[in-house]
Amino acid sequence: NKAVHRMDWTSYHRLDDIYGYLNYLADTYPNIVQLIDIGTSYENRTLYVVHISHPSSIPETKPAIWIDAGVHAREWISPALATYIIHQLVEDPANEGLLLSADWYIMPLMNPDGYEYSHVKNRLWRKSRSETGSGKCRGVDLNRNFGYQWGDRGAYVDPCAKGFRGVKAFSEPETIATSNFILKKANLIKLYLTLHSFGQVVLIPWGHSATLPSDYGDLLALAKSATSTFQRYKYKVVNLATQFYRATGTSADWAKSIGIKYSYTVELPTNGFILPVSNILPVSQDFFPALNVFAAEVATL
Ligand code: ING
Ligand code: ZN
Repeated sequence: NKAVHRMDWTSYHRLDDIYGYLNYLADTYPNIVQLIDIGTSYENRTLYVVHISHPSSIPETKPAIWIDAGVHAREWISPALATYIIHQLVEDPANEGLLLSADWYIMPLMNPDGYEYSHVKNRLWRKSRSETGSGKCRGVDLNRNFGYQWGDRGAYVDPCAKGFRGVKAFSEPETIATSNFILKKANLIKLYLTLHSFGQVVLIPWGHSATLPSDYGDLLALAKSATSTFQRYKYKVVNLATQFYRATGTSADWAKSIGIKYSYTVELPTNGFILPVSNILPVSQDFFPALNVFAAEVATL
């Protein structure tokens, strides 16, 4: 019964379907897929990272690419794309080259509590579901809770705000579990991608400061090269603080701060959180070839 699943990319799936698919992959392709339980959410849901590697790889020797999704509950296209990427890497032998170039760590749902809440109660919910003591409003914006320059401009102190930063850096089980796992692999991870929606733009750190990273030119060049593969949707590439908006405690700033050279936030198409299901495959198929560009670059590092 484990050797079946309900996943496809013609509808948005609940957490059970997504996790059922991850378990199916781990059971079916044990020499490629390792399903890693990195902790539990506030409401006790498992936080999974999918490790995908070539069967011939010697463990922990290749440069690795990290992709996370579902940080914000309502951005349903994000976990849909992450699971599509997992599907392509694992189940299409044509993509073997991507596994030869890099190891892949993919976390399709960083915020499982919020994701389920957005399905059953409030479609436009953004945050996690933790109770922070205000007695009134629940949830922390996980993309304002990471521990680099946390609490400065561009995040909210008010627990009722959509951009509530939490009571301290890494106050949330989801951000602490994610960051601890990334730290363990930090010497291997060369590229950090976090998938959000919406806007068709790739955002380059920093978000906390208008000063550009010293290697900004490298990040800009790689993002431009990757987005040039897109046929259907045209993405812009911009700096977060100076061309988008300033924000602190974001995961991409934190990833950059721990030494992951290429750290990007991707805002997927198109112009709303509620993207019709007919867009899932076009958005995903358009995006996937960019991974060839990213993988080729990290293979040289
Ligand atoms: N947008 C991101 C957000 O967290 C962002 C944009 C990313 C801002 C990184 C600052 C830093 O607000 C969405 N759609 O969530
Ligand atoms: Zn988001």
